Amino acid sequence: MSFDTIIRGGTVATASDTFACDVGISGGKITALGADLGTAKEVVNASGLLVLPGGIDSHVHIAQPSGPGIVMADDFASATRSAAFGGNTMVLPFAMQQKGESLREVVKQYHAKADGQCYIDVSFHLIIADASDTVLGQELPALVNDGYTSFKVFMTYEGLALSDMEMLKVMTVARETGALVMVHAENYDAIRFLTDRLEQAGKTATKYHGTSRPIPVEREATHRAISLAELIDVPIMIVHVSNREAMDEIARGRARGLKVYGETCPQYLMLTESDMDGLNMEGAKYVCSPPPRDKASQVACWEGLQQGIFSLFSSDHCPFRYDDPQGKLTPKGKTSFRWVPNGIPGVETRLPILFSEGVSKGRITLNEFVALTSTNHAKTYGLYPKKGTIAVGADADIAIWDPKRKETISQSLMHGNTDYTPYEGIAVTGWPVSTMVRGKFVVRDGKLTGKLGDGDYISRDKSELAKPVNPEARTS
Ligand code: DUC
Ligand code: ZN
Ligand code: ZN
Repeated sequence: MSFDTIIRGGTVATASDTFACDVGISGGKITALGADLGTAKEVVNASGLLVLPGGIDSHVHIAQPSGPGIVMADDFASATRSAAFGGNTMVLPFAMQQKGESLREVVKQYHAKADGQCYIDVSFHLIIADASDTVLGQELPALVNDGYTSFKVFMTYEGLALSDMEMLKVMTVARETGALVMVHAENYDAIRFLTDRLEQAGKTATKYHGTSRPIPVEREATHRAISLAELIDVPIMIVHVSNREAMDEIARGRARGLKVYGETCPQYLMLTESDMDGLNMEGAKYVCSPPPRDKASQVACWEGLQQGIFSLFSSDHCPFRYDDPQGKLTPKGKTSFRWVPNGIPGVETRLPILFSEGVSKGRITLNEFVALTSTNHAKTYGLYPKKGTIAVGADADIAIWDPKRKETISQSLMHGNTDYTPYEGIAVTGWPVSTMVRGKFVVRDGKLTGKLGDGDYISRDKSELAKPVNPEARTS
């Protein structure tokens, strides 16, 4: 048997096992695993290197409208290029509806932005901002059947926040269609109240972003989202969890037998509220929501990763340039933290940070790393086993890592369109050196070898994890 490519001599790791083995690839798929596989058009020497499933970052924002005068830094080309250099073979951005828009039209708009413009594979989650009867009764069920099998709802933000009634209606559609609901859990009214009060007291500096959305704001919304999902018996994913109290709500929900899943992100392991304290608006570089908390919350989030409260580790890449009036330094942001765009870049640094802080420092195993960064994303969002593992029949989506390579994270190493990284200066051990998407190297030995259009749009199955606890029970 002859292959297109053999990756020879590496150590392969999946979510469950680590083994020395060669990987045979043909037609973009993994077609053999073993020793002495035979001949290939190309043999890649991976001795001393790790051969891992490519990262899947299931929470990224790309080219989303972000309010008057604010522009997201990355388009699909720059975001997927940056992702590829960070060891990712697939990202799941959002197609975001705005009030009054047809969801079907929104999906078309995002396809127009993405199709032919990606270096790695992509698939869209939907954001439901307008829970109208037409959207819920017609568009959403049809889109779920067409492979858009997950959607995010927001409990905060002007124009996005859904009422509890709307959340219940959306969750009911998820239950009926088998889609998975992702929840941004923060209490809108509490944030508005606290923001007004801070501003009235003249506390407008960037650092008050954290004060305006403290832990109870997230804990309460997490509790409420889980309670609403319990009423419908629908599984939910609580995204970007930042602290122990929200984690405890997830654990309590699970103890009641509910299917509540959790995601955390690098900012909650590596940043704290004091990072938003910098002079001259430097703190704006770290403004995201929920905000980074304190050291104890970082410890809690590590425990959540180790103990399975979190099945996903995503970047929540939401890129704005810093030194740019359309980014973090928007003139209005200087008048109040309220106007500083929320979100930070991270698609390229997610994997090196978790590898180094997690695997190299012994907090998690290599197999847990693979699960948290790839396999569980595929399983959660209806991509497994085509994506997210190294197995015969899977897509040849592979990242080759040098586990010993030392780097210092710096903007000069990044390949996106932002002008800073929030993780500047962090020393890491372990680095992705090559990234292959469906059998083709997009990044090879640190050089871009892919081209625009190498990434495909991937339609997704319904997730096994989205099945209710009692599928037979009536909900109405
Ligand atoms: N929520 C996100 O998921 N990303 C960035 C900003 C936000 O509030
Ligand atoms: Zn969010
Ligand atoms: Zn996000």
